[in-house]
Amino acid sequence: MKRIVLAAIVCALAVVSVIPCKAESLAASRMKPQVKVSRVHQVQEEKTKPDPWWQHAVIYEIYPRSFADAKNTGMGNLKGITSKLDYLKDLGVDAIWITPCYPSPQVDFGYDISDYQNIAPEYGTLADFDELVAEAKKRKIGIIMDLVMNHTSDKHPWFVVSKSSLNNPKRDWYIWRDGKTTTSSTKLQPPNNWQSVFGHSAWKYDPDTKQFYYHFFYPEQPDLNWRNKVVREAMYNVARFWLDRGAVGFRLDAITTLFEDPKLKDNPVLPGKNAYGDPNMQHKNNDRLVEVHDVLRELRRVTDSYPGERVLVGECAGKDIVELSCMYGKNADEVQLPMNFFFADINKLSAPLFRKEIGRWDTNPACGWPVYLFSNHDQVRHYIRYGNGKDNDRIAKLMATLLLTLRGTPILYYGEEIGMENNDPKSIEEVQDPIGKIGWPKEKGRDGERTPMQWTADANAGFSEVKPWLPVAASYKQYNVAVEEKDPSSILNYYKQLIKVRRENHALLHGEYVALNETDSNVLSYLRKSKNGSVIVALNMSGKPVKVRFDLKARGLSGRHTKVLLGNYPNVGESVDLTNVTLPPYGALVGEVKM
Ligand code: TEU
Repeated sequence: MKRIVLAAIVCALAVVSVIPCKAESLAASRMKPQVKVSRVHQVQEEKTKPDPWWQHAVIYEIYPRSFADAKNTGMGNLKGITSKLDYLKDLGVDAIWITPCYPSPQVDFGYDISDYQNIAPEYGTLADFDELVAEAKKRKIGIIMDLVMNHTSDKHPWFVVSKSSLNNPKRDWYIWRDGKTTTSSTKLQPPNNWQSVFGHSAWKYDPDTKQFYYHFFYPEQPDLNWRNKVVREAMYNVARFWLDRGAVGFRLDAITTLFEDPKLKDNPVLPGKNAYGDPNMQHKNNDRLVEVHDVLRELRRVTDSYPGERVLVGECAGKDIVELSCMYGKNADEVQLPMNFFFADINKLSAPLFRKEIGRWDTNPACGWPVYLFSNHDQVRHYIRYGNGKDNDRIAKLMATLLLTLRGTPILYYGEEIGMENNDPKSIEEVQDPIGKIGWPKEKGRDGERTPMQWTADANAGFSEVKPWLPVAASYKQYNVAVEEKDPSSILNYYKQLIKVRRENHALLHGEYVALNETDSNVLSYLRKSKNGSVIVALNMSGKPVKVRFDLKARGLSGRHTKVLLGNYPNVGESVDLTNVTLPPYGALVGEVKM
């Protein structure tokens, strides 16, 4: 599993009367989450204020290096994205999250930033960005930028100055410390036992100033010192720069790792070794410290000072939903959309597991708005993860139906709408993502899920006229936009129909979630219920035909038949008798139910 399960803290969770979400470092708190029982279910349509746009948006993640190459460089660029806006509009996308496209040495493909207020020349210019924002706005699509606050590149001028001497004004912008000597060795040791999530010590020695600096990720990504108020203001100015240029919000990278225990206490070592051969470790003193909430509130005040409900999407992870929910903020004044990797990390087709996870989110005492995703640029594409090698297309449609009919905001990853699969490197020599070189063969890196978007069946999948920076997946001849646009039964056309049904259906946008047949081990089914009507969703997560019977009277619905809105199997029909439904293997059914 590629996602790092970062160490956890517990936090007391409030509900309606907002008890502070007293997230504390594990060292300081042993308390169990105080989750009150009662909860107010904010049924969307009863609220007077219109819902913020991001509650009902479909967000689409673009890895700019791999989406569209308008300049035949073999890499994607902003002009490429602009050239595909009509495609994205037609798909039904409301916002695009672009992973970092700022100037960077590209050690971590943009997550090591050397200039926060510009566009990397390989991706274009600020004028190209302004054009993208303007053209996207014409199509009612917003641009969400990726804000990497935890660290910069080691080539950023801030770090170059900080590194230059022991006492320059920027020395304290990063985490510098003397090493330790030990009785057994005269060689200076790092200040503590912390490890990078990308392998080996999280400290790099600088022979010039004879100190170590801290990096939670690659050595080329030195951590900023967020206890330094000047650092905070510098980063808030970065946010203002992009908000001024029209960004509708930010995806906050690795946001929980901003702070470190001031005493730099060692982390507990856990049994076993990780993919890099290092002892497993609990990041309890350098992840999820309580101070992160101060920064999130400060940053939210910045984004809220702009019109248009600018959104913060947090890459938060966490131990469980209680902890993840802390990221909403005790007064709903921090992150609006904390990404739910618990959902994405259910790596098997299991009605009970998905039912439980969705139920937890839907009865989440924090009353925050859920956000769901299956894939992103850090983990294997879900076409592979849930596919069985034989029914992958129908399973892809099944999972799309789940993702796009839940109460919450869905995030799509580029290419999932055409059933793109991974194309993992076959040897260490092919690897471009450094963690794949450090961890090979146990950790092959993330190249496989970052391959060029497949536009046509032509050479390089129509992505570029020159050799792309990564090899396209073998599936491109059949799984590409051009071929699938012409095929009514393609995954692409299923996504388009599904997003259209979602957009046009009040119950799917605003309705509450009501689980059905909760003991069924094969079929995950639920209602999306609103005063304007209800929709039933039935998803057969098994490889065999299953008969299901729905008794909706207990749910206040007299309808026995459903008017079919969409199904992922042939001959679904226009109406289905809900007291006698047979779903084929991996069958998905979405239908309207009269009151
Ligand atoms: O990832 C943060 C994070 O959780 C990583 O530990 C992630 O699990 C890792 O990619 C292992 O597969 C964010 C970005 O999504 C990732 O692409 C960056 O490499 C990382 O931060 C550093 O900026």
